[in-house]
Formats: sequence, C-alpha cells, structure tokens
Amino acid sequence: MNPLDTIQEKVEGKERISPEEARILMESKDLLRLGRIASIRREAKNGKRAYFIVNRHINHTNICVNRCRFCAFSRDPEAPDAYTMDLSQILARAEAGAVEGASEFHIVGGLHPDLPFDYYLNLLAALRDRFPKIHLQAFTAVEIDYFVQLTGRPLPEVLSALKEAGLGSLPGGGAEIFDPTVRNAICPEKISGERWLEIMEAVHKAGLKSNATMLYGHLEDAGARIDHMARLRDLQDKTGGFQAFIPLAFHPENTAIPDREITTGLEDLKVLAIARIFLDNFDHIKAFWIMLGEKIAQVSLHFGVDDLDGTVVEEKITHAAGAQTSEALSKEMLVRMIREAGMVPVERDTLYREIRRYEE
Ligand code: V47
Ligand code: SF4
Repeated sequence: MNPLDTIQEKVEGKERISPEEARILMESKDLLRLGRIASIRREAKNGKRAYFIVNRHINHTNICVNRCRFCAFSRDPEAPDAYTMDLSQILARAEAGAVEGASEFHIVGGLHPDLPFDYYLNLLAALRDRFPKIHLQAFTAVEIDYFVQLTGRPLPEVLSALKEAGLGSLPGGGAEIFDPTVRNAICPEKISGERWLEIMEAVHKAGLKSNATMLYGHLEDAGARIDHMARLRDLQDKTGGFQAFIPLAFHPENTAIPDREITTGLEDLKVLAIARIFLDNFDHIKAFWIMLGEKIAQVSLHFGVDDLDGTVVEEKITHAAGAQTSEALSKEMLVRMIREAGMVPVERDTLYREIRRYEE
C-alpha cells in the first residue's frame, strides 16, 4: 500500500500519525494530496468554519538583551531607533484598536534590561480597567521566564500576579525551534526549548490558554521540524492548554542570517498541511497572513488551516525583516478571502467563541 494511503486512512479514522509517517509527508512532492489529507482532519475539527479575529498588536519595546540572530526587530538600548512606550502611548494605541472594534490586544516586546515588573503589571491593569471587555493576550514564554529572573519570584507566583493584573492568555512566540543545535545557532541567548515547554506547562496549570509557534525556513531540517511538533504534541497530551499552532516563515532581511532565501509558497503550504495532519490534539492551525502573504494564506484554507489570525494593524516584527505585506487587513477583506475559498467566515474572540458568523 502507498504510505500516503495508510496515512490518509489513519486520518479518516481520527488516528494519530507517527514521527516516521510525518517524515514521509515531508519527503512527499504530492502537495495536493497533502492538502486533501490535511483537509480531512481540518473538516473533522472545524467543519467549513474559518476563523479570524479583530485584534491589535502592541509591541511596547524593541529593546532586547537577547538579540536573536533571526530577529530584525530588536535593538540595543543605545540604538537611535530603540523605543519603549510609556503607558499613555500604549493606551493611545489600544484606544485606536477599541474604536475599530478589537476584541483582543496582542502584546509582546523585547527583554528590556531596566523596566521593573511593575511596568508590565501596570500596563495590564491599565488596559483591563480602561477596556474591560477586551482580552489581553500578552507576553511570550520567553518574557515570562525573564520576569521570573527579574523578580526572583517563583514561576507560579509571577503567573498569578500577571493574571490578577488582567492577563487573559499567552501568545505562542519564542518557541522558534526546540532542537538545541539549531536553537543555539539562531538564538544562543534565548531560553532552551525545554524551558519554553516548562513555562507553558505552568501557564496551562495556572488555567491560562496559550498558542504555540514554530519558526521555520532558517537552518533547521525536516527532523528538527518533526521533533518540534512532537514535543508540542506530547505537552498538549498532558495539559490540553494549547489552542492554535502557528508556523512562522523566516524572513531573512536585516537579520544576522541574511543568506537564507525566503520560503516559497509551496513550502509554506506543506508545513501547514503536515502540521494539521500531525498535531491531532490541536484544535486550530493558524496561518499568519502577515508572514505568508494574503494569497498563500487564503489558499492555505485548503491545506489544513482554519484560522487566518486577524486584522493586526501595525505589525513590527516581520516588517522589520522585510515582509512586503500590508500591516492591516480589513474585516471585509478577511471575510471575502474566506468566502471565496468556499468556507464560512467566523469572527471569533481569543478563546474561539463565536462573535459573528457570516452566513451567505
Ligand atoms: O518568536 C522573529 C518570530 C515571533 C522573525 O500566538 C520572525 O497568535 C519570521 O509569536 N522572520 C513573534 N519570524 C510573533 C509570534 C506570533 C505572531 C502571530 C500570532 C501569534 C499568536 C504569535 O516572531 C518570534 C519569532 O518566532 N520572528 N523574527 C523573522 N525575521
Ligand atoms: Fe528579543 Fe524576541 Fe527578538 Fe529574540 S525574537 S531578540 S527575544 S525580541
């Protein structure tokens, strides 16, 4: 029997595939077949629904002590274009988001050497008090680890302080690639993959949901990608706290890994489809259109994706690394992209509750 037939049968039976079978998918050149198999899993989980969210990204500072080699966003404190927003600047951006109907603020930033923990608690509390209905999805596991170092307080205490101040859930950033050799080559200063997973386990135990990402298209090989997803799948078996998996395509411009070429559309679709097939215990696979481009993001709805992220507005991280996409998509455009793909657009909140369904 053709190994792809065996894999398809498993997916039809809602079964899990093995890392060895994921390897077969990685080696396959039959993109449309991968899309068909991914669509079986997608449809079983999400039917024809395709989600999006009206959100606003806020990157409060680009000053970062880590200076990962793949990151074009971060700066040293003395750089002329280094910035740190004060509370009034953050509130002004949030206000603009609220006017546009945002249901979520997505807040991530660099590891600033001098800001006290209170800066982050005040930021959350001020946003919660001013916009009590808007969900605060903030701080990657890397930032959470930094707060533990900064305060010398145990991780569960740091999490409960953030939660009390208004933290609603965590984004999936900072995962990059767990394989230690590749991780050391692309972000030597960053917490290990094991620590990232340990933080997420504690986050889920604290009753907070999170996402998980994978940065691909730099120095990793197929084995490192499978290892990354396998570790996420194992933790998800334990906690069930992950909502969406988001593969992020590396953008090389202005980074310290400039000789890599940007991924192709075919590669992007393959990664998304394999993620959908392999991560049987994740409810959602998200295509971050900012990194993929609107067109590939739309097509990805037939390659396992059920979530196109959001309206975003003011994206800094990928644009610093040469992304040519716009920084904002209107709700109307997202609805049109989903409809034309033959799916039903659903505006969701952070926890995937329906805000509005756009029936024909
Ligand atoms: O961790 C940094 C990535 C991440 C580059 O949880 C780069 O819903 C490509 O995690 N090329 C931060 N990627 C963004 C992130 C995210 C984005 C959208 C939605 C969610 C979510 C999370 O951006 C970093 C890193 O992996 N990144 N530099 C670059 N040059
Ligand atoms: Fe800092 Fe995050 Fe950029 Fe790494 S990816 S340098 S931790 S902002």
